[in-house]
Amino acid sequence: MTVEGMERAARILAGAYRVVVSSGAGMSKESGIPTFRDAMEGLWANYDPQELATEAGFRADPRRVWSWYAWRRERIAQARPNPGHVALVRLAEQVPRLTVVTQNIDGLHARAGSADVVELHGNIQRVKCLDRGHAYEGALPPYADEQDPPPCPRCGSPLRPDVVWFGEMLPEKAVERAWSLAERCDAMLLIGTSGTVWPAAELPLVARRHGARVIEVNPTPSELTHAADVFLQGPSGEVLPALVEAVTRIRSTPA
Ligand code: BJW
Repeated sequence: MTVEGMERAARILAGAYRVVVSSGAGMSKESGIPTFRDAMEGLWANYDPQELATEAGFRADPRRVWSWYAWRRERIAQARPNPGHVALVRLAEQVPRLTVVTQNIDGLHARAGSADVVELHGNIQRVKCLDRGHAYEGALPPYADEQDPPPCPRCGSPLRPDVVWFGEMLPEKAVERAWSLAERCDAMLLIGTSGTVWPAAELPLVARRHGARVIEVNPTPSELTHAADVFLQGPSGEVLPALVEAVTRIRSTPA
């Protein structure tokens, strides 16, 4: 990350009226949550997350998929927002309009204090039933290996996490809002996503087509780096606090 890149990104944000943050799994890495493509650790090391995160995977082995999500749900519940999440709360105080559109299912943006968050892929703390989508709000059993998903109290179908699996539609209202924000924003801050999963990967392309500047924060180049006006290389927990400090300095300096 160069000083010039940081200054350029800070000036773009300081001059923007509408800012959209588009975040992915790397945003939560410094909270101790593995990224999706790093997710297979320890006892899950032998499984492919792209096979588990499908309805077919759940139907083929509901115990395995339920246990994987129960394990992750507990880990996420214990995690805390990191300095990157907190910096985005501060950034919202510096620009007129800021919305976070996230692919993350961990709820950490809201827990950090971000007021306007659009969740494209659902939330792991919510549960619904497989067949009819009935929301379930009761207590869930703690994580245990080889545990059957509990049945829906209304229809008996197995409960599943209320997240978006491969091959499933994203929640309609979230998509409408995210795309409309991307079309109207002045700047998009793209953080910690590999840019491999669609349709979320289209958001920075939409923003750019409509004239927005795109700033990317990632320790390594992604599939979307070609669409970024500024690439800030590094972990978001370090880059974002420095970036927001620079925006604050620019905005508090008389022209
Ligand atoms: C750091 C860092 C640090 C590390 N700081 N950064 C069009 C073209 C091609 C394919 C498709 C298409 N349209 C649809 C598809 C199919 C599919 C898809 O995209 N497949 C691809 C694999 C090719 N998409 C879908 O199925 C979507 N549905 C859909 O399109 O419906 C319409 C439809 C239906 C039926 C048929 C056809 C169309 C649904 C996608 C749902 C994705 N769900 C998941 C699982 C959620 C639940 C769970 O977590 O278990 O969402 S998959 C997973 O990937 C998860 C994530 O949100 C998502 C994105 O991952 P992300 O955030 O980018 O994470 P990583 O791990 O990939 O990358 C981490 C990044 O962080 C890296 O870049 C690191 O460098 C970086 N990093 N440390 C900052 N400290």
